[in-house]
Amino acid sequence: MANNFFDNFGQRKEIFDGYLENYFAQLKLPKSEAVHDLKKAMEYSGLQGGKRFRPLLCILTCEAFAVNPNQVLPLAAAVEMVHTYSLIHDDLPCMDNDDTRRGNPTNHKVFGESTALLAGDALLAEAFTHLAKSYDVDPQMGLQLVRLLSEAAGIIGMVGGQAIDLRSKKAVLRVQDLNFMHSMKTGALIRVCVEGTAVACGLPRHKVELAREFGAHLGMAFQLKDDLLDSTHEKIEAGSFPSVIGMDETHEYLSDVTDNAVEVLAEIGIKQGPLLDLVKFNQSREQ
Ligand code: GRG
Repeated sequence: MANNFFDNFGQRKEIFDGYLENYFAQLKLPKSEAVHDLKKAMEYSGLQGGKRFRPLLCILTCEAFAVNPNQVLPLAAAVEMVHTYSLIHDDLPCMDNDDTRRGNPTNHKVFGESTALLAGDALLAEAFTHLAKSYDVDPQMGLQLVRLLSEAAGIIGMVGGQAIDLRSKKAVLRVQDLNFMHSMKTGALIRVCVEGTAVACGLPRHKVELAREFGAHLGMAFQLKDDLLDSTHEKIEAGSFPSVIGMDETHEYLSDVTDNAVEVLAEIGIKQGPLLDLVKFNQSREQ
């Protein structure tokens, strides 16, 4: 398998990127220079594009359930908007104070701190506007998706996980502390891609629950791989899994968690295809 993340999954990234570009192009805004400048800041991070792991996960899950991927593009876009907001805010001086992201200057370095803060806020709100509008033909489905994504993004999900991370004392972390924190900080948003897609595809409740379980394993596998990419045997990142259990053990842990994800996927009835490839590819990705 090619190691450029996108090469393995065909045109799906282009389809998603086109969808998001169109979303920004269609956004109806009041005649205000300030508002249009804010939109530029939203687009700067939203369209700069990372791996698009979460949208790809939504699309591949949808395909695995034999549903047209158009059904899940609004959810994929909403999750990516939440992800983008979290990166903009995470880079701010009051958080990680980073100058670059994805090889480019961070949002606040280009647009200033207050505009970057507002761009993140606006992306978060737009995520829910877009969900509500896109699924309004089935209000019950729309409401469930709004609830799932808001929980995954909020105090019992990503933001709560970030709060735990900020308080954590890196020197005394245990593996269960890292599991707990990452299941919220990174895991919840990845989990909701799968669980939300199951809901958007109209799957029965027991399959939605299995999808949630699969998504939780995959979220942890994603974080473990991220930690492995950030460390080498010579230089291990503080507060990462390798710093707590060691590099080799983190590889083993990743392998176990990946096996768990594959097992749950098989329970859902998915034993081959691009979604399974994505789960396996995570172990060898280089970005
Ligand atoms: C709301 C301030 C705030 C923070 C929330 C998720 C998060 C907490 C902060 C983002 C920073 C970070 C490094 C989180 C760990 C999760 C993670 C691995 C993010 C990077 O995701 P990728 O690799 O990024 O999918 P790309 O650039 O590919 O989109």
